[in-house]
Amino acid sequence: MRIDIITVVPDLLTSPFSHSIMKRAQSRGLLEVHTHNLRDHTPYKQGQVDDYQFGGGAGMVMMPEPLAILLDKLKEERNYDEVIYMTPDGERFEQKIANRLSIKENLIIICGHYKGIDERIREHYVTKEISIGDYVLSGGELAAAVVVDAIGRLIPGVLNDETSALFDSFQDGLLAPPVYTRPADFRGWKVPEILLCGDPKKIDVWRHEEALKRTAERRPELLEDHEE
Ligand code: 6GU
Repeated sequence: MRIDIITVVPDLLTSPFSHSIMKRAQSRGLLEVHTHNLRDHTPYKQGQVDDYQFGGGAGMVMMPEPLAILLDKLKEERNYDEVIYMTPDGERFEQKIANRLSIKENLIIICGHYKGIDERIREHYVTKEISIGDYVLSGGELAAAVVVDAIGRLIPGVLNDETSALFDSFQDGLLAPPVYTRPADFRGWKVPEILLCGDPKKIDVWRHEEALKRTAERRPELLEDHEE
């Protein structure tokens, strides 16, 4: 998968993909992340990318021309499956969306800043608008990093234990069960006996019960959509 990210703060997007699983995805050739500094593509002087909004009001708006120039250039080079705009008024990002996006080949992600981007870019270029939750960030970069991480780890071949994503919280509609490691007795706090019994079927049943219990306690609304 190739992801092109359009930003006015490219520095914010260097570190998130340079470690751990995102690093592995890239070194295995399964994921390419290209960040583009919008200021390098503006026709206006001194790297201007934003301007006052028509009709008045506080806050700058990202101008259509620099975005259109860069988007046209990218779209000439290859076909993109989606042009995603990160915005607090987008569709709430969930595992289901990450799953769908993880099988795409080419994605563009536009990070909004200030009051956002000119509406005409949303109308004529953007195919999907995503928010990562009901709170406001100062820019779309951190949200884009969240989305790329959630998608990137799902690309087949990225996780070492191919099955492990199947047991993530949310992947089966439930929160994940508790996990334990050595020692079996830590300060007198003991690991549940059943995990030491050596019977994988019994352990599966226990984990499923714990997942249901935890979901019922913390996120009961998830159980409404859950199929046994
Ligand atoms: Cl995608 N952008 C911004 N600026 N704030 C957000 C967001 C996105 N998602 C939640 N809050």
